[in-house]
This record gives sequence, structure tokens and C-alpha cells, in this order.
Amino acid sequence: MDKAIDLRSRCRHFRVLVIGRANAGKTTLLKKVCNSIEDPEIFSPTGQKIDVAIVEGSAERGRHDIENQLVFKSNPQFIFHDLCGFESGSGDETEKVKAFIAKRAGSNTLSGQLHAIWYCLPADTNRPLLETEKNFFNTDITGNVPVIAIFTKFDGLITKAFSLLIDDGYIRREALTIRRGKAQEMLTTNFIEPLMSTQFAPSDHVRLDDMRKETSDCNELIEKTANALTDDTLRLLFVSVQQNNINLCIRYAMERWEYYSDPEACSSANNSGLKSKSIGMCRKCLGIHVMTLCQRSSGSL
Ligand SMILES: Nc1nc2c(ncn2[C@@H]2O[C@H](COP(=O)(O)OP(=O)(O)O)[C@@H](O)[C@H]2O)c(=O)[nH]1
Ligand SMILES: [Mg+2]
Repeated sequence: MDKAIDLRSRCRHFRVLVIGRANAGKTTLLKKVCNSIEDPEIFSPTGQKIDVAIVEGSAERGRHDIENQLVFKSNPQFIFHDLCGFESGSGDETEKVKAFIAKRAGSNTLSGQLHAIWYCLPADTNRPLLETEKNFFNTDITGNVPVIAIFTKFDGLITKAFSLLIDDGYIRREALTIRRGKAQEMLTTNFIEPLMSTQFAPSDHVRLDDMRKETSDCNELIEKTANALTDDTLRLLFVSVQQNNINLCIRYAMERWEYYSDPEACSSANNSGLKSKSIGMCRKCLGIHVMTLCQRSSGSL
């Protein structure tokens, strides 16, 4: 825990570059990650707030300038860079991303560095991987920064799968039962396999259901991002900026021997829960300690 506090005093932010076509669902996803219904605030690279109301049309431009930093009031520990329009096929965009990543890699502060890339690919499209996207994953652009591919709008692919099944002669009830499995097959064949066979394939990939729904969550994305961070310090930072994902905090706490062997942490429940690493059994006894960890590291204690 001391390590987390020390780290948070040196680095207050986790910085993510989000790439994807227009309408891929990027903003909706970021709102979900930060538990926000509001749009993010936009800051220049030097931290000046950009007032998007001043110039008409500047909101979209401001949001999609890769250099600008998007921050949600609800979770200011995350800084996002939003790159839209990468589908245009222009070599300029690729160069811009390369230059941005190289500049961030050269930053002499941990806060200034880029920690992860989320590459959004809409799953409801007839064009799974565009040329520029193939180029991105066949070129060494990202260096050591882990990339997670996110298949957004899986609900749209389920709708497509349903239509195909009906066209194939399935009755409605049967089609409803098997449409999800069919959509997963389509995702694997048309999206995941071509993507993962690229030369610089992403560290991991995740499929997201309808992010517009209140009940949907992005826990799998958060967990996969945490797993892709090979640097223990960074992973600790990422876990410490989570405000919504208590399971990740619990799991991470359990992986750390300090927690695993701390007799105090187990005072309210039986030890065998910890030893068996059963999250369910340990939730009770660790919950309170993890809450403390999260609150302390987010600065509210
Ligand atoms: N079907 C479906 N639509 C979505 C989902 N996420 C976002 N959308 C819709 O897709 C459109 C574009 O979303 P937005 O987040 O603004 O995309 P961005 O341009 O990549 O930032 C909006 O109309 C959203 O309501 C999703 O998971 N499923
Ligand atoms: Mg957007």
C-alpha cells in the first residue's frame, strides 16, 4: 500500500491513447470507464483548458486532436488522447501517431508517458479491418506501449447474425437462441483471426456489448489492460486509478504477498479463503482493506 501511495505522489495519471473510426463508440466507452454522463473537458498539451464554446465546430476538432488531453470530471486520474479519422487512409495520420508515441516515450516523467493504447474496432461493420488498420498492426508503431484491441458494438453483430440465421431458414425462436454464438463465430473468423495474425498484433483483445446500456460494463477491458501492463509499477498505477472496478483491486491485492500474508487483512474472515485464492471467500475479509487502498490512492483519504 505504501508503494501505491508513493507511486501516486510521483504519477497522478494513467494516460491512454484511444484510436478508432468515427462512430466506433469511443466516447461512449470512455464515459463508461469513467462512470460519466458528461462529455470530457479538453486540455491543451500544456494543461490549458480549451473552451470549446468559443469557436463553433471546435469541440469535435479539439476532441480529436491527438495532442489534446481529455479528462472526465468524474475520474480525473485518467487522461485520454482521442484519435479519430485514422480510417482515412492518409499516411499523415500514421506519421502523426508515430510521432506522438515517440514524443511521449521520450517524456522524462512517468505522468507524461503514454501507458496504453485502446484500439476500437466496430464489430457491426461489413468492413472488419481497413487498409490503414492493417497497416497499423503490421508496422512497429507502438514500441513498448501495450495495445488492446476493443471490438465495440458487439450487439450490432448479434443483430446481423440474427438476420443471417433467418435468411438461412431458422425459425425466429431458434435464431434468437443461437444468434449470440453465431455472432461470436463471425467475430472470430472475420475480425479476431485476421487481426491476431498481423505482424504487430495487439497484446490482447476484448469484445464489448452495448455500451449505451446502463447495465453493461467494461470490467474485462480493465482487467485485460492491467494484465497487458508488464511493468509492475505501471500496473499498480492503473489499479490505483480504478474507481469502479473493485474486483480488479481485490484480485490485485490478493496477488501481492503483503496482502496474502498479512494477518491483519484476514482478521475478519477465515485464513483458508485467502490461501485458496477464492475471490468469493476473500471478498468479505479483503473488501474493507481494498476500499482503503483505493480511497487512499485516489487521494480521498
Ligand atoms: N449499437 C451500439 N451503438 C453504440 C454503442 N456505443 C456507442 N454507440 C452509438 O454509436 C454512435 C457513436 O458513438 P460515439 O461514442 O460517439 O463514437 P465515437 O465517434 O467513436 O466517439 C452513437 O450514436 C452511440 O450512441 C454500442 O455499444 N452499441
Ligand atoms: Mg467521440
